[in-house]
Amino acid sequence: MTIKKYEGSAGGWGALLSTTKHLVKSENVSRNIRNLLKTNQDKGFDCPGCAWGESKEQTAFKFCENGAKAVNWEATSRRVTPDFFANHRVSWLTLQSDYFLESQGRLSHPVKYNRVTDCYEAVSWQQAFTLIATHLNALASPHQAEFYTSGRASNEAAFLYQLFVRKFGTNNFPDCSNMCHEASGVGLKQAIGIGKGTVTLEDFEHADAIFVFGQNPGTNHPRMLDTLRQASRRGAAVVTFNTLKERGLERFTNPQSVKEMLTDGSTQISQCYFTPKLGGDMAVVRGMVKALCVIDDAELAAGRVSLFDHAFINEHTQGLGEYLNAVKATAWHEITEQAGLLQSEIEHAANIYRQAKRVIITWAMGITQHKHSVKTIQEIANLQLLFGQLGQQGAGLCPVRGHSNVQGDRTMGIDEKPTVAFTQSISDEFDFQAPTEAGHNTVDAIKAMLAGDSKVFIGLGGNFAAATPDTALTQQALSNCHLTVNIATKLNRTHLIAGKDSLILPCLGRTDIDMQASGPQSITVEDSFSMVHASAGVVAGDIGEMRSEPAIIAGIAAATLGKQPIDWDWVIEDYARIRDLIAKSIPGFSDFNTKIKQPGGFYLGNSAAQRQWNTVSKKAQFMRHDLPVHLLPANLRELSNDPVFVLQTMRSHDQYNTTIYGFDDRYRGISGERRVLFVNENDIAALGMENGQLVDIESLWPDGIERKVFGFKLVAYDIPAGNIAAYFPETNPLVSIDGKGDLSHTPISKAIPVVLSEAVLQPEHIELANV
Ligand SMILES: Nc1nc2c(c(=O)[nH]1)N[C@H]1C(S)=C(S)[C@@H](COP(=O)(O)OP(=O)(O)OC[C@H]3O[C@@H](n4cnc5c(=O)[nH]c(N)nc54)[C@H](O)[C@@H]3O)O[C@H]1N2
Ligand SMILES: Nc1nc2c(c(=O)[nH]1)N[C@H]1C(S)=C(S)[C@@H](COP(=O)(O)OP(=O)(O)OC[C@H]3O[C@@H](n4cnc5c(=O)[nH]c(N)nc54)[C@H](O)[C@@H]3O)O[C@H]1N2
Ligand SMILES: [Mo]
Repeated sequence: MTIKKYEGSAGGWGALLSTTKHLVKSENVSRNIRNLLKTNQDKGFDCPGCAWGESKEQTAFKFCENGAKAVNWEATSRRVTPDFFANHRVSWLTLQSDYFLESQGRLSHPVKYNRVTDCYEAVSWQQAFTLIATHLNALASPHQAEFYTSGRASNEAAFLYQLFVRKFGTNNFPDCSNMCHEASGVGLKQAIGIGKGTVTLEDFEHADAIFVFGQNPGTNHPRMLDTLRQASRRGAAVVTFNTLKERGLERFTNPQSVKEMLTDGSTQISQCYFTPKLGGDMAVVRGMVKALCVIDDAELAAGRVSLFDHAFINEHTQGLGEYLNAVKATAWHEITEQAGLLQSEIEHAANIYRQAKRVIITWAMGITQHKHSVKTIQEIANLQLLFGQLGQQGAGLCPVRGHSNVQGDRTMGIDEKPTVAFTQSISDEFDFQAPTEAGHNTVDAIKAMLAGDSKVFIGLGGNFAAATPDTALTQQALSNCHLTVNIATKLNRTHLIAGKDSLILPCLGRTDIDMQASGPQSITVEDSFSMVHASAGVVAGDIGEMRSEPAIIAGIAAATLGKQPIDWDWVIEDYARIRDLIAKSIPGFSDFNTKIKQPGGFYLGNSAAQRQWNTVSKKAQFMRHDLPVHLLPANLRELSNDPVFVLQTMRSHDQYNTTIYGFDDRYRGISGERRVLFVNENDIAALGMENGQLVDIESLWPDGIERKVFGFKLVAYDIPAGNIAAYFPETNPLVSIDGKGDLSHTPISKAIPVVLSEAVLQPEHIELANV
């Protein structure tokens, strides 16, 4: 392992070299370069990386370094065949790393676990479908099955899946969104009547300021850096709030800018970069509003006009008075203690905000994976409402979504709490009563399986066992099941935790040509900006027995329900037929098949951006909350006699969630190791420890269960005192299933209270554990 401070800008030659390295490492260089040139193009496929939107500019390259990794990872020619499984027992595979499992290549055949041989063995698709149908139809209640979705599923797959599951009789739709932007959905729905961002990609061209909270686009949304770079170059102020100094938000060299590349130039991204404490963002925004109120009072006293947009406030909002009372009642010392910033810093941010006419606020997991995420998001919305930013060009709210179609999956009805209107529409169109009672989210699903109440788990993509909290309990929950089924492209941890019966069903990915009776098919996705567009695979590799996700879902549905409520085999012949069903039952999709022919796709619209408020009061709602207290030092001290740290779990530059591409976290200067713990230098000294020493980490939740991970290397890092950071999924065993966000129920993975101790295992044991 090496640790060496990264001095360069983000992007640049490092990104280009890494892209090239991943291409050359893959088996078929020229094919992969051809693939990349099709990424995000009108006639190509949507990048299976993140959900950032595509610019309208016609350029040959519309992918980034990490998009290239995602494409190459999927387009590999290595295959995991029945022979592979015959040669590798599950108990042996279980000892291998996540990196090893996925590196073996694409799953090629449907396989079923044989407990006697401890191996997965080939089955026919029909046998697999019949086994699933038998288990499902034997349940005493449809609520005893869990139907998980990861956000790569296309609109077509997601639509068929929810239709099948609702006809089967349940809303048990745990999904990755429950661990991701759920708080954005819940918070914004209450405040502005729609759980999606209000801006389009074009709005970034018109913003005077862009405030970026709790996200690391240099790694997780690299194409966003180009948007920020352009904004910064035309003079817009980019203001960042991030606990860590993430290089991509500091300065960026666009690998596609010949001039920057040749002159070793770079663009400064953030005009101001603030490093609040973990969970301190609500206090930051509260402080900004407090500072703005002081300026406003002074302006009014001097006979000038108010800073705030009172015409907008009067016409469109409710609750301002109560909110401002709460702001007044919050003392500066409370704000600065929680924010971990000086009053002057917060006032400076407020001043930039005030001077900008049009402001976009973006955020991701640093905001959504906290106990008080819904409150924080509503505080952000309050700030925007004060200035009437919603519905103006160049301004608005922008939760930056994760998986490439996670937003579309929700639109299609992957939702454990569907609205009455949605349920009604499905019921009317398909002539059955869709279930109305709320189903299970991710955490509920784990609990139901643990208790033995749910007996069947079906995963449409994803890696449930590794991505969810409380790894040991989750694994127990899955192994309690009568049947576990995983529809997947690559082998992962979840597949090795078999229920009594267990199937792995290999599917085509975004990059593959999907051939059905009427010819090659395209699917559709929705990005973070509510743009829906088509995607068609281009890779004609050896697909073995793989089937498309829609075809697999249709196969399961037909075996379980017969031709109810639709003829499943018929719709698979031509996905335009699925889109016709979507057009009839999901608002905004009329003429779907025509609209997706437009290059770049079509915009679904956003009610809040049109200043229509689908809230209870039919107004945009200022939401009033008290600042949280759980992360205050005095309360943390209560948890243990040892120094208590607050741990965030995050992504390295070389991973896609639980998929580990490699071991370099280039911008943070880490290479060759993932079991590292970023700690403030002074904290290391205060613990009497040394940089590079190994520690065990134990989390502190009030349920008495011991949760510990072992052998993490201390890395002295520029991070606020008392805050520490490590990678997920290695640290998921520390997240309690009961440590959930208020109202969002999202596992709290950005503020885990922990204590550190000297590692009990010796380095050689740790090396073994890492293989
Ligand atoms: N501690 C901690 N935990 C977290 C997070 C965190 O920040 N900290 N983040 C959370 C977040 S934001 C999310 S979204 C979740 C992610 O949770 P998931 O979405 O469940 O996990 P992924 O790692 O994205 O899933 C990877 C697997 O998906 C399968 N796959 C890939 N492409 C396809 C495809 O096209 N079709 C199908 N059927 N399968 C495919 C492959 O088999 C691969 O192994 O994790 C959450 N967990
Ligand atoms: N290459 C790649 N791309 C991805 C993914 C991937 O794993 N790899 N995952 C996809 C998915 S599903 C998602 S959800 C997104 C995730 O995208 P991000 O949200 O960028 O992912 P994280 O790595 O969890 O980064 C959290 C960031 O927030 C900061 N942060 C953490 N806590 C706080 C806080 O309390 N306050 C503030 N102000 N900052 C904080 C961290 O320092 C870090 O920079 O990316 C998507 N795109
Ligand atoms: Mo996510």
